[in-house]
Amino acid sequence: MRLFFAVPLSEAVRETVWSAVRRFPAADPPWRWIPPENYHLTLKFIGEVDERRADELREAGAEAAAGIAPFPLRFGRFGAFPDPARPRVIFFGIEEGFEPLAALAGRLEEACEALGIERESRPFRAHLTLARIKSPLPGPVREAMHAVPPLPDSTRQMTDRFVLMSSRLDRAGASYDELASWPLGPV
Ligand code: 2AM
Repeated sequence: MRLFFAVPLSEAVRETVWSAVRRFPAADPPWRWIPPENYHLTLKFIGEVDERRADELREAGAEAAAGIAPFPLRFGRFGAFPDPARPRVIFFGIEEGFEPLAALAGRLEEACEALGIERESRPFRAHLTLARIKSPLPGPVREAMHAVPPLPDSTRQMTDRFVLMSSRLDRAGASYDELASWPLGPV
C-alpha cells in the first residue's frame, strides 16, 4: 500500500480554498485542479510499503503526536515551485503554523527512520498542493498566477490531529483513505 502522514483540512478551509481556485484569473490553465475533498498537508511521504508494516507506522504516529500541542494554521499566498517558470506543484502557502508543522514532520521523519524508512532528502516545506503540472507554463498563465489574491485572513483552522493516509492512483487521479488518526499534545 502507498502511505503518507498528513494534516487533514477543515471543511471551511477546503471550501474557501476551492472558491479561490475557481476564480483563477485565466481560462483553461494547463493542469487539472485537485478536488477539495483531496486537500491535505503532507507531513511525511512514505511510499509503497507492505501492509504488515501498517501497525509499526501506527506506533510511529502515536510517538510523534505526543510531543506537539494543537496549533493554529493559517493559509496565505498562491505560488508554484520548485521554479515559478517551470513549476511542478501549484500551491497555497502557510502563513502561520509552519514551525509546529515542521516539528511534527521532523518527529515523523525520525520515527520512520527508526523503522528503516528512507529519510526525505529535500527540506520540509509545508504547502497545500492545488495542482501538479508537467509542462512549462504559457506566459499568460504565469501572469494570471501573479494576479491571484492571497486567501482571506480568516482561512484558518485549529490543528488538533493528523492522520495516516493510504492513496490509490488511477486514471481519474488519487483517492485517499484515512487509516489512523492521532490527537496532538499535550506536550
Ligand atoms: P505534494 O502535494 O507536494 O505533491 C500524496 O502523494 C502526498 O505525498 C502528496 O501530497 C505529495 O506531495 C506527497 N509526496 C511527497 N513526496 C512524494 C513522492 N515522491 N511521490 C508522491 N507523492 C509525494
